[in-house]
Amino acid sequence: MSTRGKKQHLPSAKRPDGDPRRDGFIESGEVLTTNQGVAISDNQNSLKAAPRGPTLLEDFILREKITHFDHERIPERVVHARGSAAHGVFRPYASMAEYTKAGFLQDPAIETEVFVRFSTVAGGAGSADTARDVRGFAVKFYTAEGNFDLVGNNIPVFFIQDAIKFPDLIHSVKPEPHHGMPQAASAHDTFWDFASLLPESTHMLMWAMSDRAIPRSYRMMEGFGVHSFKFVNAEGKVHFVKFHWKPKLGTHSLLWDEAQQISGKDPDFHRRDLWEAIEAGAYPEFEFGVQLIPAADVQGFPIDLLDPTKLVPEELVPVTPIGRMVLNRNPTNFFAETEQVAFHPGHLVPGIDFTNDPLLQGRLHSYLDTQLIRLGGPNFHEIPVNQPRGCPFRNLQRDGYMRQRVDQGRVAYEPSSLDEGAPAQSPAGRGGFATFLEGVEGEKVRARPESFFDHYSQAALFWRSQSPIEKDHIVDAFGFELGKVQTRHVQQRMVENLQNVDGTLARRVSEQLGLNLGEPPAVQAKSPVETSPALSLLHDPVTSAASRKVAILVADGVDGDELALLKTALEKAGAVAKVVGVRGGQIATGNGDPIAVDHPLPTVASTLFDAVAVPGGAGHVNALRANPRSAFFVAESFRHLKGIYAATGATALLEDAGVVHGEGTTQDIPGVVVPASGGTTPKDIQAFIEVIAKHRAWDRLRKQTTAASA
Ligand code: HDE
Repeated sequence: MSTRGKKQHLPSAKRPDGDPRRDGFIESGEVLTTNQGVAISDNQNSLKAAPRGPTLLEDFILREKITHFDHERIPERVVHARGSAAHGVFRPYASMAEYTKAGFLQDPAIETEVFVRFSTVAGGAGSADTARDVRGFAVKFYTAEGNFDLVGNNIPVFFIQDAIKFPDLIHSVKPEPHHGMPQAASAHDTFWDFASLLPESTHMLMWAMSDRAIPRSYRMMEGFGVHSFKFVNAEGKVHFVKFHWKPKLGTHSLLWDEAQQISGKDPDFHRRDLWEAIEAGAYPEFEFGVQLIPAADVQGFPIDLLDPTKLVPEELVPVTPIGRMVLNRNPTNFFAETEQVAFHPGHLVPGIDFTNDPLLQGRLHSYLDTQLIRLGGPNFHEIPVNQPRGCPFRNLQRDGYMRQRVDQGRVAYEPSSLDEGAPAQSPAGRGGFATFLEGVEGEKVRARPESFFDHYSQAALFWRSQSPIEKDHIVDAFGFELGKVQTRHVQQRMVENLQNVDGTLARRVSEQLGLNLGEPPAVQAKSPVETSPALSLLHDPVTSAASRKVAILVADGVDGDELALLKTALEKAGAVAKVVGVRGGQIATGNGDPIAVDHPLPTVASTLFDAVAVPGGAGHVNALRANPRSAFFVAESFRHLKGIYAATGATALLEDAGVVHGEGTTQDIPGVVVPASGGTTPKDIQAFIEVIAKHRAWDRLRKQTTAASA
């Protein structure tokens, strides 16, 4: 704001009026100024007619400050309002020249800067991160040929097939207009009323009720372009392409109970996770992949590639990895970057083109239109985060609100003979975006192709491809969401709709809701593959302890050696070990050495960690046992199938938590690691790290279920 202010050192810390309280102020060496650059000599008091008198209208400093404040908020995004972002880089593995002429995909030596914004869809800007919702996954590539925005989601299909239904969809999921509830939730009557009347939403609903809609982290979810796009190479050859992002850390989710608790314990859970990982140098990585279908094969392809409620199973067309994105820098200023970034699926570069997916076509209008209102006019491309980088930029667009650029000369039109340097269109054959030539013929109609009316074959494929645990979660999610619906006929209609997906699914949901169902309909459309293992999160999970958060519970008297051993080994495995103390400040080990506490126990919860460890030390274990929060922490971790480590001397806490019942019962509980005898050894910690790497001890659930049903 003031470089000029830098030079203006205040001679004394004393206030001009001699107020002694000023002595405690920090003098930074920089002087505050107004927006006009006038130095401010008092930023504590407004101008008054005497200390007890009225404030004077003349106070231009006060009025400028308050007026700016009054206008600090811009309209939030109508959808995807809640988001978090990061800067990074992308590099292709090899040249993709065979398929596309897009410059940023030609050469592995070319690194392209990116800005990525992850988001939820339904909630407002201040809503909790862990709502059950689709996640936005929007990437801006600052390529040397201009910006390419891939504005995708973490689910590969969408609720609707035609853009004309989007306002209805969003109105149904947003808080109900009469009372403004519920925030960031689809579990209410209007959403399910709409969804149950729109069979095309069924496939997406299956995904939204699955664990995909409650990711553990933005760093651990897939991304999809959803629509089919086109790759066009230099010879004009076309492939239809589906875009994929695969996270290096694998795809992992929260449990629904956890997600709901985190909404209160840390509404910024995903934002914090992304920020902290990048600050710690654990840069999130995603592999960019494509499914390619030659244009000539599209006609006879068993799936309609223009239908955004359909995916292409990876077993039918494998995903070819083509590059890697690393997110390596946090935004400097949330508003300037994360809030003001403007994505648009219409920001394309030569070599990539649209298809006639009617949802995609409708989006092409919406994003430019929304930025005009949201960012206050047509010059939002001048905001630094939106500016193209590393490519020539010049055009004849002029003026408008908040124009920053000072355009030169008298020529703002083309063609012109008055300014030889004025920009002209790119000559044929010298690059430039050229829409792929495609014949279009037909009557103007408001209609959909016949194939769009298959609403269930892929919803059923998704269901069939899930593991038993994931199926349970889907049933419970439908049970929860529809259980919140108060209109009985809406519940009934939705569950009858699910009968078209799978009879067992519908029956199990109906049992939770206390509904009676008739026989399921017999006819079901066939999918070209019977199951698609790639659709299951638990099919072939990536296991890694990297960046997993482990709480080490400590009180005075903790065994310092054991604590150090645990911390070092966990950190060596890439995990984040945090000392959670019964109080803040410092804890003394058994030897009297001070240990810094990262989090006092009352400020955190087990739901904010992936695992918990309790070192030994008699005094410390007794102190933990005396604090009911400790046993609760362990019990909740256990219930959420998290890894638990307890040193030999700490197993009494496991008993308090109800994890074990008596000596000797600890060894065969999945995910619970207790040394066989004596002190903690590196082997024990290794066993604990392996548990953490698996994300959750699902076997514990099976064991509990078997025990309960025995
Ligand atoms: Fe969006 N969507 N959308 N959407 N969308 C917006 O643009 C819209 C759709 C997606 O982090 C808005 O700048 C329509 C599908 C993401 O800034 C708005 C239709 C997919 C983001 C808009 C769709 C998306 C948005 C709101 C149906 C996945 C956040 C603010 C025709 C492929 C980008 C804004 C960010 C944002 C409209 C459907 C993804 C209003 C009309 C399908 C990730 O323009």
